[in-house]
Amino acid sequence: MIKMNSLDLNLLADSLVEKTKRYLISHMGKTLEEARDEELFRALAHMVRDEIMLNFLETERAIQKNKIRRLYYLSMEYLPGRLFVNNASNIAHMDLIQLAVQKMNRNLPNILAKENDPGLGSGGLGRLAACLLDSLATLQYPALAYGLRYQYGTFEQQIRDGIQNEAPDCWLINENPWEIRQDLEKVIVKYSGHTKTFRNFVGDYVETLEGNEEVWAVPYDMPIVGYKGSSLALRLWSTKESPRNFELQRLNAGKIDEAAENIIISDVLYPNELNETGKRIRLKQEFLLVSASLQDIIRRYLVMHDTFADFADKVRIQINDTHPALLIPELIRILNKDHDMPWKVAVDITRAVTSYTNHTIMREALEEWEQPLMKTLLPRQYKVIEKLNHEFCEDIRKNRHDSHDLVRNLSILEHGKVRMANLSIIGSHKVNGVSAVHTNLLKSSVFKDFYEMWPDRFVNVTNGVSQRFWLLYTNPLLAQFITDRIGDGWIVDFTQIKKLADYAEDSQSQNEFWQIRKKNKDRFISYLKHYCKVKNAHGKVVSTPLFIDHNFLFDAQIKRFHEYKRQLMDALHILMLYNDIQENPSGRTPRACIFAGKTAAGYITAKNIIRLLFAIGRKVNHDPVTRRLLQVVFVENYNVSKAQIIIPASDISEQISMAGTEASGTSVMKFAMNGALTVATHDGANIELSESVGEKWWPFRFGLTVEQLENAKYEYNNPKINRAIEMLRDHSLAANDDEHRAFCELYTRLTHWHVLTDLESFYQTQIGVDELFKNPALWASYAIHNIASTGPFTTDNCIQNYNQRIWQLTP
Ligand code: 26W
Repeated sequence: MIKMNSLDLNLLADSLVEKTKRYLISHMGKTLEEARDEELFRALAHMVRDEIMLNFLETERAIQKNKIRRLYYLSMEYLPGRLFVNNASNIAHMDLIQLAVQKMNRNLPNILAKENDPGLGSGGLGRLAACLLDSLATLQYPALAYGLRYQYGTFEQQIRDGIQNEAPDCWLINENPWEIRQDLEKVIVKYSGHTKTFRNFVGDYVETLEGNEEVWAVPYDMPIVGYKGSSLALRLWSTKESPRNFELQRLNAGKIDEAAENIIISDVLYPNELNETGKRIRLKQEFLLVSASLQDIIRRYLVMHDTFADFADKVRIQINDTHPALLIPELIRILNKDHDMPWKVAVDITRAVTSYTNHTIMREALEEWEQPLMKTLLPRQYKVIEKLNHEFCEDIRKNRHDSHDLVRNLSILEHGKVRMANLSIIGSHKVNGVSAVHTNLLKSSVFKDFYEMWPDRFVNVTNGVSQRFWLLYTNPLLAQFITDRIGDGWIVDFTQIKKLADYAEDSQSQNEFWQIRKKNKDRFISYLKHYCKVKNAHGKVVSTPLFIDHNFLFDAQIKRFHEYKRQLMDALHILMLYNDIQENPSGRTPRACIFAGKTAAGYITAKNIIRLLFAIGRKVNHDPVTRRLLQVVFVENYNVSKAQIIIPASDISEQISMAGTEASGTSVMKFAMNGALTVATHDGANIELSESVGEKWWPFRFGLTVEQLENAKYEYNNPKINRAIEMLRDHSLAANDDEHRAFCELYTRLTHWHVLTDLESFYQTQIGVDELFKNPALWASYAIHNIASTGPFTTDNCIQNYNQRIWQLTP
C-alpha cells in the first residue's frame, strides 16, 4: 500500500477537511454537522474524483497524441461494485481520507456503506468486464470502454415468505459522484424509417434513411482508476436526459407510449439473462450502444487521421458476447456509405478490427432476433446483413459440394431469425471462449462447422478476476498476511503469489490464517444479524435468533440461480445432512450453508429452488436437534458488495454445475484467492484451477465428466437420497398448498441436469469436507496452497493473453 509521512498527512488531512466542508456548503447547502453520512460520502467522493481527473485527462491526451493502436471494449453490462475504496486506494488517498474523517469525528465504514453498488449487470459477464477494465487501467493499456447508463440496474430482490419479488433498482436516486456528463459529445442514433438506394463513390449500392426516428445519446464518463492511478474511461450512453427524444407528433396522435419510447431506451437493464429475444427495447438498446460508440470511435480516430488507411491498424474492438454484434453491419455500412470505401474493403477492415467473446453455450442464451423486427427497426443494418450473408453462403456453395446443411447451419439468416453468434463469428477475426473446456466445446460442438472452416479464428482466453478488487480491497486482513510474508509485489504481479506456498506448513501462519478467517466470519455474522432478516409476505421480520458462530464451517454457493448451476443438488444434500443429524448428531462439524443469488423474474423453477431453501431453513434452523449443527442462510439482493462480505468468511466454495454447462465461472477464483477450498465438478474454470492447485491440494472434486454423463442416470437405489427427495412431495417441508405445488414441480425437475446422478458422490465428498475441517492446521495448509495457486487467474494475465492472441496493443 502506498504510504505518506505523518506530518504532510496531517496537513493534507486538515486541508481535505476544509475542502469537504466548503463542498458540503456550496453543493449541498449543509454544514458538516448537518450533513448525513450519505451526503458526506458524496462530498468525499468528489474530493477523490478531483484528484483522479488530472491523470484521467493526461491519459486521454497521451493516447490521442501518440496515435497508438487503441482497444474499445463494448458491453451491455458492467458490475464495477462500490468504487470509493478502489479509487481512493489506487491514488494512495485512503490513509488521508481515514485521517480526515477521524478529524471530522465521523465513522468511515458507515459513510462508505452509503455508496450505491451500480447494478449495471446481471452476473458473471458484467463483473468480468469490470475486472478486465481494472487490469487494462492498471497495466496502462490504451483502452476505452462503452456501455449504457441504465436508469434502473438489475432489479432489487425482495424475498417475502421465500418468494423472490423484483423491485426497481433506483441506483441514480442520488447523484452518481463518479460520473461526468459530456453533453457536447452527444450523438444521434437513427431507428426505423425506410431506405433509399443510391451508389457510393466506387459504385456500390448504399442506402440512405428517410422517415426515421432520431434519438440523442448523451455520454457520461466514469473514470476507471487502476493501481497507482493510471485510468481509462467507461463511457455510458443515456437517452434519458435528452428531451428531444420525445416524439411530440406521436403524442398528438395519442400514442403516448410510442412518444416516450425513445426517452426510455436506456432506462432498464433487461433482467432476463437468458431468453429475452424479441424485446423491441432490448434491440434498440443494443443498437444505441453500437451506433453511439462507433460514431465516438470514428470521431476520435479522425481527430488524428485524415483517411481510413490506418483504421484497421489503429483500432481494435472487443464485443462482450453477441449483445454488441450489430457493430459489424453498422461499421461496414458507415465505411461503405459515409466514407465511400469499396464493400469488400469495408468488410475486411471491419473483420480486422473486431473480435468476439462467447460466454455461454446455453442454446436459449444465444441471441436470435426476429427478422421482421430487425428489418423494421434497423432497415439499413438488415440490408448489410443480407448482403454479407449472401456473399458468405455463396462462398460456401462455390467451395464445398456438401454445402446444403452447412449453409443452413452457418447462415446468419435462417428460420426467420437473425443468428447473432453466426454474425459475430463471420464478422470477427478472432473468437474466444472463456475457459479451456468451454473453448473446446465451441470448437467441437456449438461452432464446429465454423471451426473446421476457420481453425485459426478460434482461441481460448480463460477468465480471471482482479486480485486488487477481490483480495487487496475485499479482504485487507488476508492481503496484509500475504504482504507480510512475500512483500506487496503480488498486487501488480500476481505470479508472485506462488511464493506463499512456502508458508503452508508453517504453524504460525496457519494460526494467523484462522484468526483472519474468524474475524471475517464475525464481520459476516454481524452483517447477518443487522441486515439479513427473513420476512413474511407482508414484509414483517419473522426470523428469530441466529445460531451461527465462527466455529461453524461456512459453506457458500453464491451466483445466479439457474438449474445448470444445481443449487437444487446443494439443497438436497442439506436435507440428507438434516436426516443424518436427526439419526445421530454426535461428532458432526457444525455447518452454515450460505446461499445468495437472483434469478430472472420469469424463471419459475429457479424461484421454486429459492423458495425450497427458505422452507428448509425454516425447518432446520430452529429444530432443537439440528440448529447447533446445521444452519441455512440466504443473503437477499445479492450483488458485488455482498460478495465482498461473504467470500472472505467462506471455508467452502460450491462450484457444482453439471459438467459442460458453466462456460468458466469466476467466483471459483475469488473464493480460492481468499483461501476457501472448492467442492468442484469437472467443469469450466474449475478444471484449470484444479490443475494449477494440483491433485494433492484439491481434494473435493466430484461428479461425472461430460463424457461419463452421456450414458449415466440415477437408479433410485440410494435410501438416503430417496428419503431426501421424498421430502419434496410428502408435505414435510411445505407450509401450504402453494409451497407443496412448488416443491412437487421441483420433484419433476430432478431428472434434469443430472442432479441425482452426481448427488451420491457430492454427499461422499462433503463427508470428506467435515473430516478435514476437524484438522484446522491441515485445512489451513490446504487453503494456503490454494491461494498460492491462483496466480494464473488474475485478469492481469487474462489481458496479457487477450493482447498476445487478439489485440497486439502497446501499453
Ligand atoms: C440475452 C440475455 C443474456 C444476458 C447475459 C444472455 C446471456 C448473458 C450472459 C452471457 C450470461 C453470463 O453472465 N455468462 C457467464 O459469463 C461469465 C463470464 O465469462 C462466465 O464465467 C460464466 O460461466 C457464464 O455463465
